[in-house]
Amino acid sequence: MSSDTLANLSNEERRFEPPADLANEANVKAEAYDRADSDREAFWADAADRLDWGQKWDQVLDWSNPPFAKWFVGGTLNASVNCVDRHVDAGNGDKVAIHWVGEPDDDTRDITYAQLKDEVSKAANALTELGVKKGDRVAIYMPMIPEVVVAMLACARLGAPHTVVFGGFSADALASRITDCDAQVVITSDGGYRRGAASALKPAVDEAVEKTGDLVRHVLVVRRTGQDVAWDEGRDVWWHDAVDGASSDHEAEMHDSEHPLYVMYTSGTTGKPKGILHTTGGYLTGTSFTHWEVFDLKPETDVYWCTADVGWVTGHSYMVYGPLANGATQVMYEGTPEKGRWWQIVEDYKVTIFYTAPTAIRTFMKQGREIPDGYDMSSLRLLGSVGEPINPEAYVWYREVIGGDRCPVVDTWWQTETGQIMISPLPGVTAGKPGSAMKALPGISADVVDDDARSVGNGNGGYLVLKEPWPAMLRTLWGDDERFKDTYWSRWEGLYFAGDGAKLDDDGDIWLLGRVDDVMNVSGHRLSTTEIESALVSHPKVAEAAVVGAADETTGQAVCAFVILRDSAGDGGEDIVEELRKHVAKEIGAIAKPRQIMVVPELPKTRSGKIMRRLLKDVAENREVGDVTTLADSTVMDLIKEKESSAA
Ligand code: 6R9
Repeated sequence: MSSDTLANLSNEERRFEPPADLANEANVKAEAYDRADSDREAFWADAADRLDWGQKWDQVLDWSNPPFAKWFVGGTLNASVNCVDRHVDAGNGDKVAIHWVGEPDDDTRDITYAQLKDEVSKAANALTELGVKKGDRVAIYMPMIPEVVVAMLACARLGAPHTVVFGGFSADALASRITDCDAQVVITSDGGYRRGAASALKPAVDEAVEKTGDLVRHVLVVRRTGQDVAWDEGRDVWWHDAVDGASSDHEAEMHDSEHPLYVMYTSGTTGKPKGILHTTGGYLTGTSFTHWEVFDLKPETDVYWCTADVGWVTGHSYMVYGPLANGATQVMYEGTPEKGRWWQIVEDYKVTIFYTAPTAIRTFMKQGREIPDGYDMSSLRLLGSVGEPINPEAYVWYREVIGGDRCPVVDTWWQTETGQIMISPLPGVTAGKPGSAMKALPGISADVVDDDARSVGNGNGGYLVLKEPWPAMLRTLWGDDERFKDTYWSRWEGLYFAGDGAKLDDDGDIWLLGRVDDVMNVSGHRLSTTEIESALVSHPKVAEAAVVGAADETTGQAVCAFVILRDSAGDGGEDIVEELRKHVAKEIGAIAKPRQIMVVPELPKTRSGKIMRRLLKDVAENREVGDVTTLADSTVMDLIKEKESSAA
């Protein structure tokens, strides 16, 4: 990547030092980098020691058959026991594990660790009664209600790998996942609440089960909304019938450290989704340790809130396994971000640590600071971001408006595949730079390389790679070792290729530049989508921007931008497009000036808040819009198309 066009992002001069009290009391201090460098395996063994093991491991890492790693070889443990029983045994049974906030106002439940242990044990007994045995796969298709956590932990307790499918996915998507991992039991609910209304889930399960022949033996159904559901006697079982009456005594077996914990499907660029396999010991070590490290969790006093949906890896690692293994008290919210509701929850529960995605932050920026300014958020002490590069403007807004200019922001880079956070500031150590995820965490080895796998060195851009195995790494793709090797390990010998472009600035700090397929080539200049998006978002009238490279006869590719204006900007005025083009030219250079800018009401996003640039590219290149099944809201593309035809 040419450094001239990539230089701009890292011209960022602002620095935010950690608050002194946080630095003094930080769980992880600067010496951790050296300790991990001098003995990586000893470092991770210490992290694993924070968990309860049945039998201790004989070997920290077996990397004799790369890329197939084994961590904590010979050790045994139970993830569910680590997430609930051990906190009860330690005398913390009365501590709240989950402050659950339903979407309908006043629908709340506080669940203690003792209650969670009982519920998980009952559910484990009920699943056993339904014939679920160690090793069987169980599909979970549920809204954000406490039973989804109970269901996951009950599966983990039995050693039955779960595969959670986001509740917004279609029956087809559910069916293909059930088939791919051969799940014979599905756990769901009658429905869930979305934007104030009950929305059905069970019909999609019925349709999916239909498509999978006679594979599925039982569907376990939580009653959430009370809406009517079709019922298949013999196959369908109400949760309250099966679980409520079950015994709350359940003796948990210790599973091998490498026993499969779950499969999480991520949409590949084309074709069949990839079933990412995570196992038990390394995954729980990596997630619980980084949750304690990066969020500086003080389990006695913090109230933690991760806004991710449980159907996404962030919900698995940083809402279920990491925080619960650490004995945290956390908020779980059923709804989507509505004006003010999140901040009301922060105020009500005195949330101290808050973890969300840039897309949500930009949406709140769009609505204006008056909304969050109306709430008391002085309890917050740390903010996190995940899912996409966070533009410097969004970072600074987050820090100032949500964090009252006192909370550090940790921009955490990781993937479904990595299982755990890999690149992030340490909140008590790092002076944060808006827009940079900074450095690989202690015990993690990342680099930015060129086409020949050579380190690019400071001041240059290239491909992000991981050089050493880490505890929560994916072990393979479910049932497809070859695709696992091809997808992640075949580009360069011995290196895991993450699929992201990145740049090292002059200090050696890492700037993520988006997926490499998002890097455009305009007249031979490499331009990053992230960089141009950041330039657009730095304009006071712009709330959110998505940039794609569209085929262009003369320049190879041309920059096409889709922008959402802030509410305060009205329609932006007659010359808004020209104003924005000039702004990009001023921020980055004339080469980056978008050929086309479309002002749109919404952007197409996946469930995890990632903009689906592939679809925008279809619009920019005047093609039929492709597969929209993974969109959180599939009507968005119609809105954009309408906008386009009225402009034409
Ligand atoms: C956790 C999660 C992974 C991809 C990843 C990258 C992007 C995630 C990021 C980030 C820049 C960050 N990504 N965090 N890019 N800065 N802090 O998002 O997992 O859904 O598998 O996505 O998301 O492109 O490769 P997943």
